[in-house]
Amino acid sequence: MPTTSDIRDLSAGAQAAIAAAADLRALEELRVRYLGRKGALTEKLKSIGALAAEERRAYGRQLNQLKKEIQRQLQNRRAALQEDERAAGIARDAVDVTLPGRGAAPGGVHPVSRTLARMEEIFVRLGFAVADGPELEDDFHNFTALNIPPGHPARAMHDTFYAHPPSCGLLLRTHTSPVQVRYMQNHKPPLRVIAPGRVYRCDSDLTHTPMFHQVEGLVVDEDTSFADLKGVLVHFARAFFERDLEVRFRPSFFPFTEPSAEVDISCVFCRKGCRVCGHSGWLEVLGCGMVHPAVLGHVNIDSERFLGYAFGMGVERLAMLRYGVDDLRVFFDNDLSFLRRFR
Ligand code: 2NM
Repeated sequence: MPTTSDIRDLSAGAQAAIAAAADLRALEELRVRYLGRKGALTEKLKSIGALAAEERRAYGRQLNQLKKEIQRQLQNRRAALQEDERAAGIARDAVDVTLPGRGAAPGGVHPVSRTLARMEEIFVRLGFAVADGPELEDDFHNFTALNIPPGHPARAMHDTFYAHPPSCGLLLRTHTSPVQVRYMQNHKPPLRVIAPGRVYRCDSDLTHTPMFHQVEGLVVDEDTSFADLKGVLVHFARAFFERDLEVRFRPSFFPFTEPSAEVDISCVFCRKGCRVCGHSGWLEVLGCGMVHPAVLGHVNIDSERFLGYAFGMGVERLAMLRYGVDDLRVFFDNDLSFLRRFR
């Protein structure tokens, strides 16, 4: 026969177990153990039917009280565990808004692009238009119109990449002069234009890459001269290097200009001889000349009435001199530690 001390033991056991339940699953197991269909308390409630009426009432009241008490404890513990779980979840997902940011890792403009922009700016201020054209060219615009007819030895100098099949007649432009040719075909003189862009030559060693950049310039007018050409190039050289350097013109040869000259600037690294200028004090930076009358003839410009001057320079070469870089290949390596210097 059940006793009051049985109930006290059951109560104490349940209370301790509920308080010790580590999580909601353990708590649910306890609910089943005490209040489930075969639970300890349920079994006791079933057994009271066998008691005498007197005892049944007193004992039944105590058991029902205990049942309510266990239900209340389960309810409280469940609420506490749910709150613990919620708090743990928040702690687990917490974002520390006081941590420093990771940074946006901004990119930068490539030194070749910066040099191109700088060159364009100088010529635009002098009144030059900026033109572009196809990199895949035909033989006429890249060679023939420039007074380099088929079989001319100057074609060999250009190390041309030809497109396949050869019968398509297309090639990667070896200079940006074809842009000037197209410009002359589509505009009436007077004209002042530069053609910046990529050019391609089948050549690759320490000082040559198969793709590089050029800026070529062209002026066609009724009364322009080699003196104008000199004035423009001296101004360009001094503006580009931001110093009052010397410029000298040496006679040279290009099929598309006559007379032609190579232009040197006084060395930007030394006063009288260093390794960069080969101990001469001079750096070769560009080629130029008066446009050959045959070139004007190919684009139907009257060479009796108009004359022109033209020049061409390598962008990587100027970028190397301006940034003090002694290896052409750094512009194409995509080495971030080098490129980061230009952010
Ligand atoms: C150079 C040197 C000399 C040049 C000539 C022309 C054109 F299309 F007008 F004939 N454009 N660029 C030229 C002249 C380019 O580069 C070293």
